[in-house]
Amino acid sequence: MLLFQPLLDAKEPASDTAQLPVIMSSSGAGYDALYYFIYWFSVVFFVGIVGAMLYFVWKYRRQKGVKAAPTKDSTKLELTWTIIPFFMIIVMFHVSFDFYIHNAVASENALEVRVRGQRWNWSFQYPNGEGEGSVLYLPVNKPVKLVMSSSDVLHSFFIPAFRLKKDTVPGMYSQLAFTPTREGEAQVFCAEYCGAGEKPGSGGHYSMGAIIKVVSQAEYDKHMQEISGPGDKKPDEWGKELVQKSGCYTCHSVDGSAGTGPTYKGIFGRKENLSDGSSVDVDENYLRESILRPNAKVVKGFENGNMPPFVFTDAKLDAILAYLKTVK
Ligand code: HEC
Ligand SMILES: [Cu+2]
Repeated sequence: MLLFQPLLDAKEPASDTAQLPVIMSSSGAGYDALYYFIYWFSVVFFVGIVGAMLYFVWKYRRQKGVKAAPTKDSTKLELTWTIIPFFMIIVMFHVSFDFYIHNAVASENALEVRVRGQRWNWSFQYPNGEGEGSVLYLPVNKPVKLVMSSSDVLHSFFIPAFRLKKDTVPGMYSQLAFTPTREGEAQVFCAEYCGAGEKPGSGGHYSMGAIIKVVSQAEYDKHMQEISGPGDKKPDEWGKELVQKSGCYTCHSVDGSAGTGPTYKGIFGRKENLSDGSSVDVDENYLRESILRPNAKVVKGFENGNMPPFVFTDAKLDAILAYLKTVK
């Protein structure tokens, strides 16, 4: 049982060990071997040291007629317990560093995906420019390179099933390179405490999850097609679908009631009062800016709503705008 269940819950394949989740990436086996090596190494020394301690406590307990003899330092002993562990640590360092470098260098034909962390969600952008929030599709057995950054504070992209974790840092890029090796869903957590959230329900570090869906190449191609084109839908129908899939309705209603964000009802053409005291007529440019950079102009009374910035291509933005105009 996880103590903090993220809002998005991946259906991960069941694991056959009690300690670690099923391995879904190329980096898994090596890290697990290293983990178990260090684990058993520690178990052996723990048992050995505590065992010896207990034995000595018993053996040298106070006895009638036996006087405690003072001990002197022994250079031989000290050299032994310094040099042997030194070499053991060198081995651990070498193996770990080897894995680390391996996961920092991507193969040349890797699928390059942009990952952005912002309080409190992850968004992704595929090589074709299409973006997606909270869910990332990856083809199985294809090398992947994640180029990651943060839009606000430190976050950490943690995928237990891939055995990978890397901080995302404002103002710089970090990288992960790996190959997904097994189809299924993998849970992503944020592993860097990034804030509590202003009020209950508005999210927080605990809710900063995502799901990586590892699928066949055919399914991946199909998904790319789905997210990049309208198919045979009219623009406003496609826009409605995009709004639905992007989770906009969790904060925006269409019936006039205020949610976490202002209602879409009658949005186009209305006058909106902003938190800085000015006002604005809602037109295409304002809508576009409100979706791509929500913090640029904040509607009065909705300062704590924390709309995340979204990544959409122009075609998609046009469709969403076409839809928003129809909500009267
Ligand atoms: C986490 C809640 C949340 C989600 C999800 C969300 N929004 Fe918002 N949205 C807000 C809040 C809060 C505001 C008002 C503050 C502001 O202007 O930034 C807002 C403002 C807007 C505005 C300006 C509204 C106005 O009346 O001026 C538009 C347009 C908008 N959102 C579109 C979208 C679209 C499209 C999506 C989905 C792709 C979306 N929002 C998802 C919370 C959210
Ligand atoms: Cu975070």
